[in-house]
Amino acid sequence: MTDLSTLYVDLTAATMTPNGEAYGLIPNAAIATKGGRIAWAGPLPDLPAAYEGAARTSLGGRLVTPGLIDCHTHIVHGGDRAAEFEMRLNGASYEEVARAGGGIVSTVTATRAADLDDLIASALPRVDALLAEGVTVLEIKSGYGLDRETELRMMRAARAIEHQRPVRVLTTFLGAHAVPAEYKGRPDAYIDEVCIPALRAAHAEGLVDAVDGFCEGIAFLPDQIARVFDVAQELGLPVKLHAEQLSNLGGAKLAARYGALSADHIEYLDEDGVIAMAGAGTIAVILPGAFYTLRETQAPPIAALRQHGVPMALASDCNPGSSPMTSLLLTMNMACTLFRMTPEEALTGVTRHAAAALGLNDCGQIAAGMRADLAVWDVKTPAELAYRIGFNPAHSRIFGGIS
Ligand code: DI6
Ligand code: FE
Repeated sequence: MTDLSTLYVDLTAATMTPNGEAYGLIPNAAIATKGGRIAWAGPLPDLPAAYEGAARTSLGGRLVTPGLIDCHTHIVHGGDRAAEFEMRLNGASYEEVARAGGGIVSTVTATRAADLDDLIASALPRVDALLAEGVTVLEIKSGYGLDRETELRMMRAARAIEHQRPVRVLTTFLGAHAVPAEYKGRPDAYIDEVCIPALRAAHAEGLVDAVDGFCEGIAFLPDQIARVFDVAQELGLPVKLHAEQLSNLGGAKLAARYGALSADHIEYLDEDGVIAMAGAGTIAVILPGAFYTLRETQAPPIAALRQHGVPMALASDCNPGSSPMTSLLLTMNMACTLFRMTPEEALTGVTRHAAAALGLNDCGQIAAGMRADLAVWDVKTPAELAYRIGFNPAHSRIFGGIS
């Protein structure tokens, strides 16, 4: 169905727009779309006369939310890490697995061996799982190539996903994800000889929407990340950072100094880091799938983030090692149960705040001017989205006004 002018009626809208109601809820709502955008949204009795004549589509009393946004994934990669999963269950820690040459580096081998079509084909079932839960925007990182050609191939695969499925993809260059075997013990040389040239090449090909890094003892130190961020800044690209996931190296503060869109993971973030993020408008991206998979015990500082008004987004972190998860609904449930986030914070985290974590201001809310990206749910209340475990109540998805 194409979208000339459609009026959706017979629905409850969780607009996620701060309108004074929890979830920005509007019972008996109407949503008018035109040309792929939301033209008007509000209570049906307030419908402007201009939309009275539009073709009406009943949504059968269902709940409508903004299309969900997964703002942090490594969904394009070769292979899997079921063997490492087993190794960890036999007692090895994430860091031990990484230092033994496993972890991220083992996925690098599989990713280098995969051609472009392999990378796309293996990612699509994972993408489809997200789409089946109402996802309309997806961020995809590189970072399993760690050589120029494979990093570029990952970015091309990420871009290609957008042409294979009705979803909007934002790409993030994550060359500073791990030190590959051939640069073992020489992370600075890797940054200068591979990471930065690959970033420049990917940018020249129009493949990069943002730049990320993994700031951690097993990856890159703040000074090394800063050199990558300097190049991002020079190229006019926004930055984000895997920060304070396993230890506190001050990554979030570094990210804030660069006006980062987000600092992600942040289990070991301290109050100074929270304050720096608040000052810079940096979004906190909470990744409960990695916390759960790694059996981490240090929870991110949710109370301090709330207290200092740092917006919290939630994402799957879909990756073969620390978060082999393709469900934002489960992510929401985990955030509530493990971190005591409220169901409203969880839904905000995969809509409005996830959009902000990607630097987008045209999605994540149901409001005039936003893209007509909507998810329609067979639930009575929005809390049900976070409440159930392993149940998908998605009814349908509307992407750019097209259902
Ligand atoms: N932190 C993570 O949790 C993922 N990357 C990162 O920087 C893990 C990636 C992997 O283990 O393959
Ligand atoms: Fe990640």
